[in-house]
Amino acid sequence: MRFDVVTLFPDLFGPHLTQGVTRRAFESGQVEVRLWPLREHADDNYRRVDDRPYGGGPGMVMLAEPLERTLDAVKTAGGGRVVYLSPQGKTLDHARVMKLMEEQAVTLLCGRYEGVDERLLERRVDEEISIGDFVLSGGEVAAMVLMDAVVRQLPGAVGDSASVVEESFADGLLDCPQYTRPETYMAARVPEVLMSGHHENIRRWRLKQALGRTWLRRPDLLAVRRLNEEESKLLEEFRQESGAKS
Ligand code: 4FV
Repeated sequence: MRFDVVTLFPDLFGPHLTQGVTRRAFESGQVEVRLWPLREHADDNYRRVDDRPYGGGPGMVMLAEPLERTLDAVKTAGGGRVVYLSPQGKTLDHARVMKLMEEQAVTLLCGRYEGVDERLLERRVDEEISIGDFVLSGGEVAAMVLMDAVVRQLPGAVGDSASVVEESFADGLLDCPQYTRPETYMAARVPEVLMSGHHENIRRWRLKQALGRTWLRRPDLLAVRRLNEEESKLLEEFRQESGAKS
């Protein structure tokens, strides 16, 4: 898979590509990242990439032309569909991550300032994606979030691919609680079932906790997920035990 990143701050991406679980995917060539420094495509001798907004108001807006030229160069180099990271986009979720993972190449357009001239977006952007309802100082960190979420799902990208399959949202539920040494921490013990070695009981406990947490914290996720018989029974047990009226 290949990411082409159009950005005013290419140096922001270095550490992200060379550390952590996704490092191997980048270093093994399973994932290629090409950084396209926007200022290199600014034609006037001031290498302008932004200007004041028509209609007045605070801040600056990114000029269409330097972006158009950069996207031309990316396309010529085999770049893929253009994703603009912005608060106006559809919020990124697991389903969108899994779809993006199927792409051969994705071009990530990172905005700065107040945003990008709308005419460029209309002409060259295939999709706007937001990482959440808040405003960042730039699209770069949003691009890193998207790349991290997608790369982790690539086969073998993360050491133990089982961990990717069993984590939050992979099955539409939040993750169950996790524990490690010591058995007792600040007088709190690890749930006995997890030290029982009884894999079936452990599986059911984890599923019950995942269902219960999702019901408590993200009922919106349960609203769009059909529960099978075992799951319905486990969730009912959890609700009873948490004192909820059935
Ligand atoms: C953002 C988000 C985001 C808006 C103005 C960059 C900033 C500045 N991108 N999800 N939320 N972008 O806040 O993706 O240009």
